[in-house]
Amino acid sequence: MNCKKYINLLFSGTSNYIKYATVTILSALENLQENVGINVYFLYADIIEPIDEDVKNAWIEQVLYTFRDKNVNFNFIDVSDKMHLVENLNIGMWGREISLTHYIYLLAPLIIKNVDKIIYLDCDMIVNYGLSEVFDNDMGDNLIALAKQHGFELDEEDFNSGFSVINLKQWIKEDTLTDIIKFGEQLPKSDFCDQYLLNEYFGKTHSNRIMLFDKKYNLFPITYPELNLSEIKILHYAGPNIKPWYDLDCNYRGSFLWWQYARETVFYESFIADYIMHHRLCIEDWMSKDYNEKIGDCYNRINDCHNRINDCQNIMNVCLNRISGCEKWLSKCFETVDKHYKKSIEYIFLFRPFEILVKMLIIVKLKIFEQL
Ligand SMILES: [Mn+2]
Repeated sequence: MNCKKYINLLFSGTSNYIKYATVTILSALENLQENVGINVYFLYADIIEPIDEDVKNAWIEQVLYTFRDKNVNFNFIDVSDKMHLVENLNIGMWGREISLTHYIYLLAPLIIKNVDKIIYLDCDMIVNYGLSEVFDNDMGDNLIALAKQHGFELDEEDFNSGFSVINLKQWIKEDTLTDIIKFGEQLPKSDFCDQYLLNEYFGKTHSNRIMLFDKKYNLFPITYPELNLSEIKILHYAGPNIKPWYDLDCNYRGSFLWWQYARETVFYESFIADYIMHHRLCIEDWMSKDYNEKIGDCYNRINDCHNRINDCQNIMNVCLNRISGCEKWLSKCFETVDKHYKKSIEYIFLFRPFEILVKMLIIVKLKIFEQL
């Protein structure tokens, strides 16, 4: 149980995310060299809904049991009493509570005093390589190391906040947290909460204080089919609708890896129960509230088709009008031609009867000769 070396991992969220973090931790551990251990810091604040102390303690006990004979030390820290520090930061479309949970990990320098450096990971990640490689990087006095967004919907020039190495020692020395919070309170609204804050603060005003990781350190596997899964160092299931725990059929590329690790934790049955509950709720949602919405949606689409058909009819009418316009114009042309023709015949008969007579005689003569 005693390793020469330990790396520090930071996770955060509401306490029910402990279950998901367990899967990420297991993936990180199984890819580490044997003599490297992990110190986990899980910071939580149950600000969305209260979670029963007994339930929470049961989760913690199960995590400890999962890793009982592994080189992992756990620190579960309730930071609810520090959440007022971030309450004036940007609130996204998720609403106040969910938005604020995005900032929990930034409180680490206030709480974790005895470590120099820590790797922050989202709870929707699978680590696919030995993390000590990034942990051993000398950060100098850089404040943070980040990877750019790859395969996500946002601008690929932005950083993704799901994975970072935070130079805690430097943050504490410079009181970076106070500075970031002050900076963040002045920012306009964005749904990307902490990620927007990191991009504005580190990407724009402190770009000389960051280190950059290769895209393979934080990648959404579906959008990079050319990369072999084993080449992706951290698989990140970012976004609300593609979580592997909602993908029991493993349709999303790499989901099976998540389930493979999930199966090794004590939460496996709980994940399946959550999956069933989630889909039942989706179906119920569809049957009740969403049903009317969907009918409305169909109605709108039908209306849309009607409008398009109307548009086509209007275009056809315009064409028909043009065609009938052409017809009128053509018949006028014919009339004019007719008139001129008649006129020219009349003219010939009226004014040049002798010539006509001679021509007719010639034709008759020729015909007679033909007969002979
Ligand atoms: Mn994420």
